[in-house]
Amino acid sequence: MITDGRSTVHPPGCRVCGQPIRAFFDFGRQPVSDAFRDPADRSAEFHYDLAVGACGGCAMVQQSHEVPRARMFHADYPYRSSGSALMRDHFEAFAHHLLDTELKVPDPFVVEIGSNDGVMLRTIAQAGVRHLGVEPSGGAADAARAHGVRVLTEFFQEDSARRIRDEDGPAVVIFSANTVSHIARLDSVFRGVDALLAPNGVFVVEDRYLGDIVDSTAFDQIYDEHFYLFSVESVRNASRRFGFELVDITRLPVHGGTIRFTIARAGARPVAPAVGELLAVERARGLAGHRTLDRFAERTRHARTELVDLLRRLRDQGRTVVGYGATAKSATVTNYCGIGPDLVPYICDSTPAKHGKLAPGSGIPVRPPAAFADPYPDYALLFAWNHAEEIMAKEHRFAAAGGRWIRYVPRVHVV
Ligand code: DWN
Ligand code: SAH
Ligand code: ZN
Repeated sequence: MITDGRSTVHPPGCRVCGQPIRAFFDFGRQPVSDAFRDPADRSAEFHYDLAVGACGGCAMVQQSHEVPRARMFHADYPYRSSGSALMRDHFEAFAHHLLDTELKVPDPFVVEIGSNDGVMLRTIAQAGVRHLGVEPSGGAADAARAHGVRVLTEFFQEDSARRIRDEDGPAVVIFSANTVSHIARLDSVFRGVDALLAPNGVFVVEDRYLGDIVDSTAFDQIYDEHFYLFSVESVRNASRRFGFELVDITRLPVHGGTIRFTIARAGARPVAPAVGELLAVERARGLAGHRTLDRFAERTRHARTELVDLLRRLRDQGRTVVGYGATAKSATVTNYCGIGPDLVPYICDSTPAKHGKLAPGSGIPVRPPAAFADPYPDYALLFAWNHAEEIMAKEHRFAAAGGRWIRYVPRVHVV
């Protein structure tokens, strides 16, 4: 591993199995996607090379450079899972599912990796079940504590997992949503799970699915935090490497296409047919193969051209365009496409910590949702496209007043 003082570059081998990586896209220099800046901050902005490739050995799709984790996840990390009613309902339903199944044993203990503001664990806490969130971002951890959730403000890794095991005993469920893909050291995650999980426990991992990202050309799902893009094949291979087995999968519609992977100790549980079925589909379509990924790259370049052409045309016609949802994903869109305040003068977003800040790289100001109607723009570029239903319902007056939404997933179009 080589540290250049700014980001960490690793030799062109796979972070999981060491086999060669075939690069398929390079987005160029990109900022830290959730590093919203104070307008008075004149310090140089951190950038790194956002490039992705697929491993020829284990099929894991991964980045070739790594942002030091403390630059991304710290006390001021602004994302709050509970900002979306859809995600609150989604995680509450999952917590009830756990309470009705895996947690129906004497004195169960459940651990969540990346518990953020406690969107899932608050339901577990209310049920009086022993639990622990492991969450390095202090602000998010405090928000969870305010909901009665017990949190350890640390990165989950082998040593923190061992300490938890020593203090609280084994966990029957270790859950993690949209976080395992953020941890380059998968070996440390699996060794930690090995130390902490009960013999017949389950490690449940929910994350964006590579198949859905490719199918919908959701190129904006690629940014610093998403170090890995998971498939059934790559997660099954990684699990086996560390003494585990992928025993079940469930596809979910959230975040534009997610899979819930259920992982158990090798031999502890039977493997559900769904695993082999989707694995066969992935192999038949060559999901991690160069033909599929090169075509994805081609469609990504095409989306950039179409989106920039549309925004320039609207500007030249004197139309106003405002962004909606200062997502982490939008950093890839604005910085890869070269979209700045000249094309999108501000972005409206409901997250208080982002208000009054400048979006990373692009320098586009972020304003509260109230600014959206003051006055309505002609067009709104929906960066939070995964929350389209919720946002369009909230902002129904915009369309009623003649406003139009611009989408770029699965292709650039005006709604
Ligand atoms: O994986 C990750 C996911 C879970 O969350 C993290 N790496 C970081 C983050 O990604 P994101 O920022 O792309 O997530 P979302 O959920 O697409 O972000 C939605 C954004 O839109 C938030 O900033 C809140 C905002 N929003 C809004 O302004 N009005 C959201 C809703 C639902 C709304 O009604
Ligand atoms: N689970 C939530 C939050 C996802 S955002 C959801 O699905 O909405 C990713 C979260 O992972 C952030 O809160 C971040 O601080 C946390 N995180 C990043 N690296 C981590 C690690 N090594 N251990 C535990 N949490 C981590
Ligand atoms: Zn590999």
